[in-house]
Amino acid sequence: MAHDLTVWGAGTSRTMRVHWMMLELGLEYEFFLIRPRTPMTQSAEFIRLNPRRKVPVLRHGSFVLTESAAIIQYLSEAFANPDKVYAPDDAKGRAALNEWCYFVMSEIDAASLYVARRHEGLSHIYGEAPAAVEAAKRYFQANIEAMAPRIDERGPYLFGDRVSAADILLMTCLDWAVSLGHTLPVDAARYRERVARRPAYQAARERNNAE
Ligand SMILES: N[C@@H](CCC(=O)N[C@@H](CS)C(=O)NCC(=O)O)C(=O)O
Repeated sequence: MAHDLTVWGAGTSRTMRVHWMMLELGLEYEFFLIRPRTPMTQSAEFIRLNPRRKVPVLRHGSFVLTESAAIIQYLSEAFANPDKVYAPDDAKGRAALNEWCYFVMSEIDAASLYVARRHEGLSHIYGEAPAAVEAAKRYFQANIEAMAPRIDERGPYLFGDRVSAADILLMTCLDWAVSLGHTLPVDAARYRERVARRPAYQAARERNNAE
């Protein structure tokens, strides 16, 4: 393998992000399709990589990264392929990209979808909290409705004609939201349909969902 890249993780929106960016960039990598909260994530070897026992994890040579957003941004810069993936290197360009990335990771992933996931699907671990789940769902809907016109503004992707780390974060959250029963605003649904046609997205879904 040309770059000594290894990925741990499969089966979730967060792991999907890493497989998808790898495939967009045309990178070969070794992968271990381990799922969250399985015995492999509790092994001493894995805990050395991520003491929080979570997936995804990336290892590039001796460099280890554990947050999905940081991983895909790193890949888009370390293996920059400007014809395929938009990854600006000027301050304003990076700030505009980061604005989307931080918005999706904090407001959509952490404050909305993950709250619902923790207290519905994972309530045996994190406890039942129906009021928090309802509020998180309303918060998702308010945020996505506010941003929907901007999501579809430039097209086909957030920054125009090339996909970026921000698109991968947003799209994986839109898929996640739909799986939780959310109805997307028309502009966001149109964007989702367009992005879903990307071959790398489809290949990554297959890999990420493999048993
Ligand atoms: N903010 C982290 C979240 C990672 C995360 O929570 N991963 C989940 C799977 S999607 C996990 O491994 N959970 C294991 C657990 O809850 O113990 C990221 O985006 O990478």
